[in-house]
Amino acid sequence: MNALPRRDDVMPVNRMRLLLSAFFGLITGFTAVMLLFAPDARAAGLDGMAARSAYRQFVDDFWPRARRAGIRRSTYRKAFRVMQPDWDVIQRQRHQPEFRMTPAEYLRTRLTEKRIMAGVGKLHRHGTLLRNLQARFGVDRHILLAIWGIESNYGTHMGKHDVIRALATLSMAGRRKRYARTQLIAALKILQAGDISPAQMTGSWAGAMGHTQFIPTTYLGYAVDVTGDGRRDIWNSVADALASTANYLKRRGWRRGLPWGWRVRVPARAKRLLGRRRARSIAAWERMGVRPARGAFYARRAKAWLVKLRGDSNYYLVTRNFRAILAYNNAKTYALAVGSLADAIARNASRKAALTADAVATRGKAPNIADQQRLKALVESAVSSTASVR
Ligand SMILES: [Ca+2]
Repeated sequence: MNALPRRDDVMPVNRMRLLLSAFFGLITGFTAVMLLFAPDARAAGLDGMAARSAYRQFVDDFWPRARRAGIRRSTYRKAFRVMQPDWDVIQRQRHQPEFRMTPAEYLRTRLTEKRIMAGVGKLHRHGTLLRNLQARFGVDRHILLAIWGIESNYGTHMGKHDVIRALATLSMAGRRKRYARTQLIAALKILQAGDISPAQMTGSWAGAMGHTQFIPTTYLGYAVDVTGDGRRDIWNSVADALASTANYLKRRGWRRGLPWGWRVRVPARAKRLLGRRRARSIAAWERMGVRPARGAFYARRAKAWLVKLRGDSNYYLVTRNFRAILAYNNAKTYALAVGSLADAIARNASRKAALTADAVATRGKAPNIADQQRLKALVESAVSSTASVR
């Protein structure tokens, strides 16, 4: 899950202290930390010694808190094998895509043909697992695939940062120190529990880990071991990672058999009824003339509400399952990308299955080149109709 900064976590810089320490020219831990903020610190050659000593100081200062949280000294020592900050983390926190892109651009980059078709491939490859997870947790298997696809591109971009080092760097010099410190304690607990070795506990610059990018506190609360080897291995086991995601969504309110929502056509008189406070049954929306842009409404007695992205003309009717996805990452664009990708995977999977069945029935063999071209045309038409979602 992408860790989107929340405004209440941003700590104000204590200007007076900065002025005083600069005035006395003291190389305190605080000023060393400020060097990390300076964009040209590295170019000026100021980074090395001061930053490393600030990092070392942070690790020393943080130990009492870790000990109070039940961390053993041996765990702590193993966790902090490399005693220097992660520069890449500092750079990355300035460039989060969710902030630079418009919502429509964000959706477009997430809903690519490549990602949709890779999802169809994974649906076939992990079919049994996905059906089992859907039966056990009640979460739509296409939603699990979509989260996997968006979070790590189906396990191909899980992040290579040492999670302890990334979180320690953010704890020392990030914009969300309180958040990072909470996550750092959770990460130390994961190491101590033996689910993963320190060298294998890798993740994004913000500490999101494994196939579906769990942050450490989410991992502690919701990760599950479905392979039965005693380890909740969301890094190396697709089964554990997707099961953990399903468990998380279920416990955050996902309801079996309910859709996440639909892109809808809305009559002018209903367009001002945006937001959760205007929630009413799907049947009531239907009576007002709201219609799905494709497919059909179901679960008509369930409550739903209208959402719309800033700078975008599309309307969506969403249910409590949409809120469960928001628990994963609290951005409407994110939840809409997950829902739309899940729908696109499901649509294309059934087309591909139908085409394959047709080819097998008519000639008793797998699709040939002509079939593949027909399939490609079908996929392209599906992708261009997905494009109208934007
Ligand atoms: Ca396992």
